Amino acid sequence: DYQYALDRDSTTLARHVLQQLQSFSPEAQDLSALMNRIALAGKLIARRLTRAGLVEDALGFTGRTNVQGESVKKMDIFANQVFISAFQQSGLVCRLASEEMENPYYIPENCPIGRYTLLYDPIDGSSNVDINLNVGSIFSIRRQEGEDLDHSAKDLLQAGRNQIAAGYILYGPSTLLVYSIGRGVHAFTLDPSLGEFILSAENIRIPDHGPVYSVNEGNFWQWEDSIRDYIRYVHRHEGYTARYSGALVGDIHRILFQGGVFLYPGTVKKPEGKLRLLYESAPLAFLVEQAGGRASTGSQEILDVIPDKLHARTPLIIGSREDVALVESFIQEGDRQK
Ligand code: P6P
Repeated sequence: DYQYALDRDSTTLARHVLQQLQSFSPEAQDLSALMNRIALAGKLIARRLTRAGLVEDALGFTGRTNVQGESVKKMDIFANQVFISAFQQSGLVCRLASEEMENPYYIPENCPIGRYTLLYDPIDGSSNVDINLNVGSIFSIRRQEGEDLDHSAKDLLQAGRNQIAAGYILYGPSTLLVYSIGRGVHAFTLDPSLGEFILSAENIRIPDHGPVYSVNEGNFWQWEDSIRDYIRYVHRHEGYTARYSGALVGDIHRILFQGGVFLYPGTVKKPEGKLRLLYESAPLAFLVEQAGGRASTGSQEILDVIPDKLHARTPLIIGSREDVALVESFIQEGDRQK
């Protein structure tokens, strides 16, 4: 009968948040409204990506480099602006901190009333846009502490344990929004005919072990010996398979469902690695821990790392608890031999 389909199609993200919290408190309503705006941003970005070859300013480079020293793609700029626009006139988010912006952007009408901060990577893996492979957006929501009138945003330099929501949008064959507000991990699929993200998987649990190891082996000779020893181990042992897309969100999503480990270790030249803590590693660590997995720098839980600056980087080892522990055992063995 249509009742089941109707009920499922009515389980939007905004409703799901309130169901999760079993509450209609002001904070619950805030969180529901915040996730609704994130969904809007995801829809606007998905629409442009699906027409990238047909509209202007979606493919190719802007000719500029960002604070990370990376060349900026047109889609990076567009997606960065989409999240700002999605939160305008919301009264919710005063500050947005993004991979693409050296300093946080303050939405005038939302400050200082806005009690929340959005930290995000608007298009993660943007090198995949021009070759039509999956890309993602990563988001993290934190409470604003204090009025931050000097715009120093010092309260953002805190451990990832105090995130109140985190997740990603995966722009793939279907557009998925995967999120957690600390009560499990849930996935929504965009139904373009409805223009809504509809609940498609609830209480996702990552296997304790899986066959996938995901790492850029092109860096093999830049790593510490201990990482090379781990790679030699998985090369020699049956049951492992390498999968690496060059876009973090897709690689993590695969591991969330199939199990295994993604690693972006530091190199001898860049011991802190490439990935950024506040809007890449910490939100993904929050999500994977909520699904029963782990995320580590190799010596510390990602969610306990306190950054010294907004764009701080950390090495990242994330996925099934047994596979993360195996990588750490090689690192600890290496440290013992130093
Ligand atoms: P490399 C994309 O630029 C990104 O930030 C992540 O999405 C991805 O996992 C990683 O960098 C890829 O980096 O050095 O392997 O090309």
